[in-house]
Amino acid sequence: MVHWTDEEKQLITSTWCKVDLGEIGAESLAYLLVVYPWTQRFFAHFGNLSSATAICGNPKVRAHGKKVLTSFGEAIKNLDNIKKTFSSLSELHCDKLHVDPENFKLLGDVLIIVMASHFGKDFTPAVHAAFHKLVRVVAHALALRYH
Ligand code: HNI
Repeated sequence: MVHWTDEEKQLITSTWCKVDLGEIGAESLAYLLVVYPWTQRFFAHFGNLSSATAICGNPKVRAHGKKVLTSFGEAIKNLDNIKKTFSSLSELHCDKLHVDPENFKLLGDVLIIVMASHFGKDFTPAVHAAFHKLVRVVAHALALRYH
């Protein structure tokens, strides 16, 4: 089981409460779709994804980004129980959506890039390290159903 230090927990929760889920979620998902265009395949039913501008302005992308970040928030509320918290989402992504788990890591990486650009100097190496660990744990939990 993953162990979280008190400092990691504190850094994660105190940073997360300053995250605008709608804004950071929308930007992160748009970033994923633009930088890793093969991920667009899963969202063909979201309408216009024909350019970076279209993707960033697409209301379905924005709404879904918020949904995904809200779900990260659930992981943060349940840091010691992430696998269980994500078991049905893992089933959904693996059995129904067939998302290659490598993409979960990519989404975690873009979330960190987007957070770093929003928080600037407040995104210290310690905060970065704690979130890096979190996104890896979330990616792992989402991929469990494949194992
Ligand atoms: Ni993901 C639906 C959470 C990564 C493709 N995804 C969801 C939902 C949540 C969610 C929550 C909504 C479930 C529901 O409606 O019951 N997704 C997460 C999280 C990650 C993630 C926490 C973190 C790594 N999803 C990804 C990635 C892809 C992805 C990397 C594809 C590249 N997800 C989807 C698709 C759906 C989805 C596709 C269904 C969207 C729809 O509404 O049709």
